[in-house]
Amino acid sequence: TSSRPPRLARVLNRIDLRDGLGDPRRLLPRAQLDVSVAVERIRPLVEAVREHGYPAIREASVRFDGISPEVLRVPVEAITEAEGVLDPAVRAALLESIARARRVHADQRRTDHTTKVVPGGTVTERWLPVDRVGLYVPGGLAMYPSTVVMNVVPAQAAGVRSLVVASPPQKDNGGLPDPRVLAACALLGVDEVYAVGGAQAVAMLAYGAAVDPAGELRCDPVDLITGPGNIWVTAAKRLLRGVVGIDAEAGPTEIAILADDTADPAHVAADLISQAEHDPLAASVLVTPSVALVEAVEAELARQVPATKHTERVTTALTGEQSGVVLVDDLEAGLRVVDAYAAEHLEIQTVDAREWALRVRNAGAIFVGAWSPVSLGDYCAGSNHVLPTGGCARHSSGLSVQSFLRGVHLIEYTEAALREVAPHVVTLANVEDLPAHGQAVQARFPVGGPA
Ligand code: HSO
Ligand code: ZN
Repeated sequence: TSSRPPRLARVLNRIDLRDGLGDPRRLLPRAQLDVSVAVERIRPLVEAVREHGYPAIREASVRFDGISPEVLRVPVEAITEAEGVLDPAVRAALLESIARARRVHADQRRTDHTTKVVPGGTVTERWLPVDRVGLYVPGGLAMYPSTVVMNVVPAQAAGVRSLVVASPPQKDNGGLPDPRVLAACALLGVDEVYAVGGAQAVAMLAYGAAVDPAGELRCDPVDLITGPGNIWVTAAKRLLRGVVGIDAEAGPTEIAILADDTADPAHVAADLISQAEHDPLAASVLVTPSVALVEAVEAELARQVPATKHTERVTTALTGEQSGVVLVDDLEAGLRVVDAYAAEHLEIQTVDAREWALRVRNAGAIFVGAWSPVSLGDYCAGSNHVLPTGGCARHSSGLSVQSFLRGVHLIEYTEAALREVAPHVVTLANVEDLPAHGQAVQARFPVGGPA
């Protein structure tokens, strides 16, 4: 009849897998940034910073950021002052975020252990923190004091001795980095901060450079660089990997939600919108066997998207080919879809959510049940929000204390223990046609035939 309500326009693409999954990996396209083109573009700049240091960094800062302080190191007083003028509510929230993250990350610390392989033969694994770490903190649109927390807390928990932050100079802060970034540094006890951004910051951190005209102040090279950044930062990190350690490349953020008809559609819609807010290329994916839920979520999106602050960005992300609804026969099939997708963030909003969550193999972080939204994890759960994107959850983990540690083996054998295994060493050396390897043992004592 004509009294039916008008059909709401659909926001999300719909992928119907109720007739079988096929290869679910291919269903949801992921945004690909062409970093290799950017690498070629920034190569000369990185070379210039390596060769000339300070003047090259300054020139690039003025050119790309439109401003640069003469002394690139941020005065400690400016960091303290930024904390002083921080809104008290923001300060309290950051302190809560830091305290919770510290509790979780303290528990991640690995202990050294010794394995007695044979009598007289041991291998000890020692976990040593990286000495000096550079954290890149973006400026401008993506200004995240929470990301300072998520990078600094695990580094400090690992025992990193020297931690420096580089962040672009801001015109509206007199050429200093964003005051909220500086305040987060102050709250975390980081006092070595540089007002340098972009590829030039990554090059400065990797090679080290003078940071004032007289060359009296220096930024010493770091051993590892972590932290998000735009395509130029990512390109510089890719170019300098090897010169310096680099964390994972962070792509656009992703949320997948596995839900059944017990999920609250208003919550599901709000959570899909929350991560779409980051980036027009962000991916929001709902996987469900419930057509009723899909219709209800669409109705909620129609209501919530126009009311949200960044409507345009959110709409672009939600309607993009990287986002959508995947309809499946049942939660078993849904589980296979989310595993194939390997989302950065996965929410489980189903009956027995924890049981389903424990069966998931691939996800950066899993948010279990109705009361654990991704935005809780972004800020105040205690978990880390630097997570693998683009399907990298299949092989990588998020940032943790482990990211800042190196495992070093100590090998200690007695003469008797070496004698006992020596024939095998000699045999393997010979089979690889590396007889000098065997000689290194035989120089110590004659080695007979195989034991
Ligand atoms: N969801 C982002 C992290 C973030 N959210 C920072 C808000 N601020 C990537 O996990
Ligand atoms: Zn977020």
